[in-house]
Amino acid sequence: MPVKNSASLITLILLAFWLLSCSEKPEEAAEFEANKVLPSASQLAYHPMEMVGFIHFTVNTFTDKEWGYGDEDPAIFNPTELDAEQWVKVAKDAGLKQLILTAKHHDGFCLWPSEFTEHSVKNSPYKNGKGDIVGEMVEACRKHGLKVGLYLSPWDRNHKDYGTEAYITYYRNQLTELLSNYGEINEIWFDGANGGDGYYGGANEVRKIDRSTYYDWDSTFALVKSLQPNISIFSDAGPDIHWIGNEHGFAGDPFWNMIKSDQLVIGGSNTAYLNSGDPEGDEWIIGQCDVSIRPGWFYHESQDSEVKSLNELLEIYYKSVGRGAVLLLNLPPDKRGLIHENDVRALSKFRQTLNESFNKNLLEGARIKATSTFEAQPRFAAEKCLDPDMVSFWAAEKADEKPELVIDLDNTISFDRIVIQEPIAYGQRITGFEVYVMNNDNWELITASSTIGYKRILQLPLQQTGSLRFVFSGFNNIPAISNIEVYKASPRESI
Ligand code: FUL
Repeated sequence: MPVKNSASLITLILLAFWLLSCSEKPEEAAEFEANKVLPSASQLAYHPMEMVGFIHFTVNTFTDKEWGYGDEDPAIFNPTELDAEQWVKVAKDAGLKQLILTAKHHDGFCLWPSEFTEHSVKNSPYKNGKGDIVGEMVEACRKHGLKVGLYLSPWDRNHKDYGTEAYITYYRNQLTELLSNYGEINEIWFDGANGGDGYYGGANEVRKIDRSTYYDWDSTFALVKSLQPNISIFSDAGPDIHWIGNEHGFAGDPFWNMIKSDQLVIGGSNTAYLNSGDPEGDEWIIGQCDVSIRPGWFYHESQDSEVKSLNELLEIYYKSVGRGAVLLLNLPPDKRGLIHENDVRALSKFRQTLNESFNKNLLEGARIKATSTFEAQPRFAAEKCLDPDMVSFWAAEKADEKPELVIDLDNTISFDRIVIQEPIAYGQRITGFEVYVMNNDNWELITASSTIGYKRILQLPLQQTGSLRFVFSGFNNIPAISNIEVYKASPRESI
């Protein structure tokens, strides 16, 4: 039956075409292209924490030093009212999402009962040698929903073998203890500092190491990731989080969370380079801005009146979080083992002010238009900048050489802060943008800025307008914006 056969052949061919066209994703041509350098899943989860805390605590708290020599008698370590839950509550109330504890600082004294040394809390009067401050902090963090980070100083001024291969084994044994016995650890902090001299088991001498080879960082990092696959590793040079190049808590402007990793050496990197990041960077490494709430990293009674003021803390906030980096704020417990009342007071003023400043987004109910939308697809529409969903975003058309967003409000608003964010899952793209407001029927330029990244907060003189315009004049790939908010800062901010 030739007729019937040829009819079924045609049907078959049509069916094949139909199946083929179905298997071709209709949206394929319109896939939005990500940059080459992107954050990992754990970095994407890390950025939104924005502010994390440091807890510097060790024998130094009792000897009034910043760098212990390593010859301390553990008997001096005697916090009589230690309450890790107080640290966690204070940090949480301030808006910090994680605490990093100095499990061991340069003096080599361990805040947990390490089986590999006697220079530890197990030989101190604290809880008659039965205490474990790492365990206590981990438990308190878990109870109150904070993430945990640990600092384990590579430099150890107590250990007799420091400078030899035997110490590397010791160091890795300690890392293994810490990363095996306390559940999930979100960050490990490797300090690059090394002053050379120390007690070293009684040798009392200077020991020099070759920073680039001694610790064999690649193997140490591999060990860390084998024990905690999702952990973020901090060091001067990453690989996940890098030092910002100063201890003032300030990121550069412009600031890129990208770096050329071959430019980095742990303990010996170019600080200006770390401070700005690199638009040509071939790796995404988060910039972390560490700073202490007091002049010292450890508690000193003599600094009780030198706790940072509200204005100092706000400046730090705008120059770290406000530039797309992460703030790491140190809160050193005192000899009692508590965060001092003055620090608590400063932190609560800081939090209250931020809450007041970023309480009401004045763009609620606003309308937004773009010069173009990527492939005219609704999922990339300008409205995505104003919706509460931080993942959705506006993207411009590829051919749009000067993409713009215009926001109109029904009423005139008064504002002096702009928050703007890029969808960094697609990379850091914006290199320059200008903001205008409508004033007497004219667009008036109010600020020209550079990078955005995870978040940019612009501090401006008070503006009164019913319309704002964002012009994206520099970009390394099609511009995309996930969020825009506008605020009027608390009157305390100028105090
Ligand atoms: C530095 C250390 O030497 C300080 O004591 C402190 O721990 C700071 C966070 O890092 O390199």
